[in-house]
Amino acid sequence: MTRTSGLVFLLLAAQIPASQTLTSTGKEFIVVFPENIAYYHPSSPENKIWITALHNDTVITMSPSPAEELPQNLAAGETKSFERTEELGKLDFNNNLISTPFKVFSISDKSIRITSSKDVVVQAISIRKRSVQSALVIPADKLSMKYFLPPVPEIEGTTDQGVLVVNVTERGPFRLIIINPSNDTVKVAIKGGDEISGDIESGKVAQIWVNNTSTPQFVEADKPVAVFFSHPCAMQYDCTCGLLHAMLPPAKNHTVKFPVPPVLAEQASILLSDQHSRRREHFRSHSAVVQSAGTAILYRPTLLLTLIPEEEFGSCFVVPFIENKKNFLIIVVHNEHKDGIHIGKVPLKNADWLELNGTDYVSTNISTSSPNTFVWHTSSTMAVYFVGNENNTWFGNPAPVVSVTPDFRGCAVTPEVIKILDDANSWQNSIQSCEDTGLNLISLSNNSLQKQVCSKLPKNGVQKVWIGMRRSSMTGDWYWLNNDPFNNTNWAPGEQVGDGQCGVMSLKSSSNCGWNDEDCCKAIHPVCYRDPVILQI
Ligand SMILES: *[C@@H]1O[C@H](CO)[C@@H](O)[C@H](O)[C@H]1NC(C)=O
Ligand SMILES: *[C@@H]1O[C@H](CO)[C@@H](O)[C@H](O)[C@H]1NC(C)=O
Ligand SMILES: *[C@@H]1O[C@H](CO)[C@@H](O)[C@H](O)[C@H]1NC(C)=O
Ligand SMILES: *[C@@H]1O[C@H](CO)[C@@H](O)[C@H](O)[C@H]1NC(C)=O
Ligand SMILES: *[C@@H]1O[C@H](CO)[C@@H](O)[C@H](O)[C@H]1NC(C)=O
Ligand SMILES: *[C@@H]1O[C@H](CO)[C@@H](O)[C@H](O)[C@H]1NC(C)=O
Ligand SMILES: *[C@@H]1O[C@H](CO)[C@@H](O)[C@H](O)[C@H]1NC(C)=O
Ligand SMILES: *[C@@H]1O[C@H](CO)[C@@H](O)[C@H](O)[C@H]1NC(C)=O
Ligand SMILES: *[C@@H]1O[C@H](CO)[C@@H](O)[C@H](O)[C@H]1NC(C)=O
Ligand SMILES: *[C@@H]1O[C@H](CO)[C@@H](O)[C@H](O)[C@H]1NC(C)=O
Ligand SMILES: CC(=O)N[C@H]1CO[C@H](CO)[C@@H](O)[C@@H]1O
Repeated sequence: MTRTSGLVFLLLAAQIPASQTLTSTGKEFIVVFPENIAYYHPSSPENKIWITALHNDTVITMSPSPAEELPQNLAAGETKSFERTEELGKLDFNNNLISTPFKVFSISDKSIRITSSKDVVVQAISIRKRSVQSALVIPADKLSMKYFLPPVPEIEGTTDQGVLVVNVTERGPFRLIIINPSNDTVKVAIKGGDEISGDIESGKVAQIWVNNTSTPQFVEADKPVAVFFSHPCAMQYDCTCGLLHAMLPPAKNHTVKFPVPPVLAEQASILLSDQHSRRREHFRSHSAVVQSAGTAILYRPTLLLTLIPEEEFGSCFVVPFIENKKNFLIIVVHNEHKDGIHIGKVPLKNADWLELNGTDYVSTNISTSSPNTFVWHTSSTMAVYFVGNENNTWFGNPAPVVSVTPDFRGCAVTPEVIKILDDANSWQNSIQSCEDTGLNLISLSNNSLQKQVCSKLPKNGVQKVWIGMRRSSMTGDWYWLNNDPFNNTNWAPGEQVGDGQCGVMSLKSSSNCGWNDEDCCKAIHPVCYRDPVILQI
């Protein structure tokens, strides 16, 4: 019986997560462009949707259709920009509602629905002279039914008028924009202060002004919705104003750490909100990390940047580029994993690393000059932000996560699969058992693959596993099942190769996954494998 429970544990432990649930990829998205007033610029805003395909032959559809013709097929790694004219209007209330404007949603139908035949990532950008904001669009299937509202940042000339009253038309308060991506009507409530609730029909968008209560406030819906926190014209400098917005991340219910890149620390504060509090902390250089069981957004004049929590670090990101502005990418990584980062094809060398005081992380910022750069790590996860500026105005967003599974070969849009089978079998029968699960008995001719696989296999379960290595009874030479040349060997130290005709790998904790020969008829668990799909950069 102990044996059975041991096997159950083994199965769970050996299922290396192939899950892409933490990526920004999806097949369905809904996008809105918040009102970008920028009073002093008579030009109309340029609103764009950027779609990056990760697989060949990706077919995009949009509703309503864009003015230009949709491309038939996007290739893996290709980004296409679509110009849109839909923009949410001002919060227009009926005259008879003017006395209670905070209590109703102002409904609009200016949303754009995007569907794709294969996984893509989507970003939205609004440019009106120096009023520039960008957002990472969360896929519809990763949206949530609950969002914590951040405290309203104090902005001189925007939020300092004391009580925010409606008849002050000079500057309105911050607003919430709630989008219903589902096919049904959704019931939404803003809770925490005076409760406000209402229905939002399929595909419609609700806007409402936000009060800055000290009690925690949150949006709760009976189906997943998307929520933006936005101001159409927050003061910048030189008496001009610009759009300011962030797409809120889904509410969490456990405490997580958010490392704060010091590059952005100047004038920055962190807007924190969770079940119990809503507060603003100044960036403290002695501890560049904040903790929250909710949302953490970095605010500095002209920028609201949703921070990436430790548990949502990724291994491959795509970083966009806005022409005629300074563009940067900011990386946060564990100080032992500074090696292995690649910007496109090129390994990152000689970066200026800043320590995140009070943490094991370091951070760097790198200027970019080419559109849509893929940033990936060979062996670790990290956080990557896209930021940019022009004079004193900033924009940025967390870079879309393309993969969360590091791979020495590149950006794994479909991660490798490594699995120790539940059933122990002979070497010969193990070939078939692996094939029955859509995998192959693993061949480890490549030393880097050997190391990567070794780092991922559990060392507290079975002690030895079959690998796809066998000795020819004709020549006595070893060969790999996949026909790779047999020249990078990893024989276990001190072990003489004996009489066995088949190859096993040791999973003892101190064994470094060394190989040994074994009697082919023994019942041993095999390691089955499937190659990743690596994006050609
Ligand atoms: C996509 O197509 C290109 C050109 O045909 C090819 O080189 C590449 O390997 C394909 N990528 C994938 C992920 O299939
Ligand atoms: C904001 O405060 C006003 C006045 O107290 C109140 O009527 C309104 O319901 C509040 N709005 C929200 C979204 O909490
Ligand atoms: C909103 O409330 C938070 C927390 O009480 C406070 O730090 C912040 O200054 C307030 N914002 C404004 C605009 O008053
Ligand atoms: C504007 O609001 C103030 C304060 O609530 C009120 O005293 C005043 O009468 C209002 N003005 C108009 C024109 O409604
Ligand atoms: C909405 O309906 C369409 C077909 O009518 C379906 O393809 C799509 O998946 C549905 N979306 C959601 C979010 O349920
Ligand atoms: C907390 O989150 C987990 C996983 O996301 C979920 O299963 C659980 O129901 C949540 N609990 C509460 C109280 O919301
Ligand atoms: C880290 O702390 C030291 C002193 O404790 C300070 O001199 C340094 O500027 C801090 N670094 C950052 C990046 O804030
Ligand atoms: C930014 O600053 C430069 C130099 O001061 C100036 O020439 C340029 O017009 C400014 N750009 C904007 C958009 O204000
Ligand atoms: C292992 O694979 C990588 C990536 O395909 C390749 O660059 C490297 O040369 C291979 N190593 C050996 C020893 O074949
Ligand atoms: C392995 O052997 C093959 C064929 O004998 C040879 O082409 C290749 O260069 C060898 N690789 C290494 C890393 O020695
Ligand atoms: C915003 C910011 O701090 N940018 C810096 C990024 O790194 C370059 C070079 O190290 C600096 O010149 C920038 O000022």
